[in-house]
Amino acid sequence: MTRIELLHGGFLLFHDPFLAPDEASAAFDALLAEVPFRQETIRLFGKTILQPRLSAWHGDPGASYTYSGLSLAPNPWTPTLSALRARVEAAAGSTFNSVLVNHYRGGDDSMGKHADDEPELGTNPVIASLSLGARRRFVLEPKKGGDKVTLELGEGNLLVMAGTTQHHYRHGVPKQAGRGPRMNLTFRRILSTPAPHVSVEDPR
Ligand SMILES: O=C(O)CCC(=O)C(=O)O
Ligand SMILES: [Mn+2]
Repeated sequence: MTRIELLHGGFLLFHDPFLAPDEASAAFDALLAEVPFRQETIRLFGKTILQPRLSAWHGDPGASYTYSGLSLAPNPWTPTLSALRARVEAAAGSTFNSVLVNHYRGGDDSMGKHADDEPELGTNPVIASLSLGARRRFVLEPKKGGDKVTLELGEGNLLVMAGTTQHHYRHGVPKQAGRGPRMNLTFRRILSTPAPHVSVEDPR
């Protein structure tokens, strides 16, 4: 495990390896069958657009999540998601009641730069991100200036974002020509279900 210090009290814990290659590829195949992936529509700068990836939100009953004007009620935990949650909780030393599963079908799928700073996550959330499938570049950029941090997230890696990371940094997964399919699971703790929150600058 490698600890990476960020500016202003943010830090990352990078577990490489976390899942063995055979475990990661079995999880990828199982999730493809278990998870009801959808291509969601979001509102950005007054326009309605399709997100450039598939996703699904799973969690305990009541763990609803709202971002980019999109309100997601949780799907129930599947066997594979429950098993992965237990392993991720043990490694991260935190408990999670929900997970956002993203499916990047190829190198044209991406995630725009954003911070996971919605009010229902509370202040300084611990977010544990498990990657399966193709290796992709993950970029963190300070909101107020400073050096970018770029990581390569490969099959079976676990990246824990902690401290003030969501407050001071944005992160994203740019397009990367020629890449194969990838999944990423971000385990989170939803604290409450506040009123819907809409940010028009959120490019997810
Ligand atoms: O796919 C990734 O590595 C990042 C996913 C992410 O930032 C998110 O789900 O909020
Ligand atoms: Mn994120």
